[in-house]
Amino acid sequence: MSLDKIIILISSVGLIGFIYWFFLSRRPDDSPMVTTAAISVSGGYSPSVTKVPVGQPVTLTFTRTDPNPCLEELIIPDLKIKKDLPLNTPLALTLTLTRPGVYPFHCGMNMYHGKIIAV
Ligand SMILES: [Cu+2]
Repeated sequence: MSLDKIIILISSVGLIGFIYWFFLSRRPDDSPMVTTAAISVSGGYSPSVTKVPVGQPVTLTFTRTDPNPCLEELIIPDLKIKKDLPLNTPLALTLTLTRPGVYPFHCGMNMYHGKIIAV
C-alpha cells in the first residue's frame, strides 16, 4: 500500500470516528426536568429541548427577540397549539402533558425546531 493510500485510509477512519463522536455524544435527554422554562426565540429556540414531568402543570415562557417574521408563529402540532409570538413580549404557555413522549414544536415555516420531552 502506498503512503498516500495509507494517509487517505487513516483520515477516513478518523473522519468516521469524528462523525460518530459528534452525533452520539450529544445527549439532549440529559437536560434537567423542570416545571417552568424560559425559552428564548432568536435564530432558533434556546434551550431547544425542555424536559418536563408528565401529569403536572408546566409553564413554558417563550420570548421572541428576533425580528425575523419566520419565528413569529409557534406551533406544537401534537398539542394543537398555534400561537403568535409578538416581538419582545413573553408568551407563557401552561400545559399539562398527560402522556410521556416527545412533543416537537417549530416555527410557522417549519424551519426552526425544538421539543418538549415529557417523562
Ligand atoms: Cu420559520
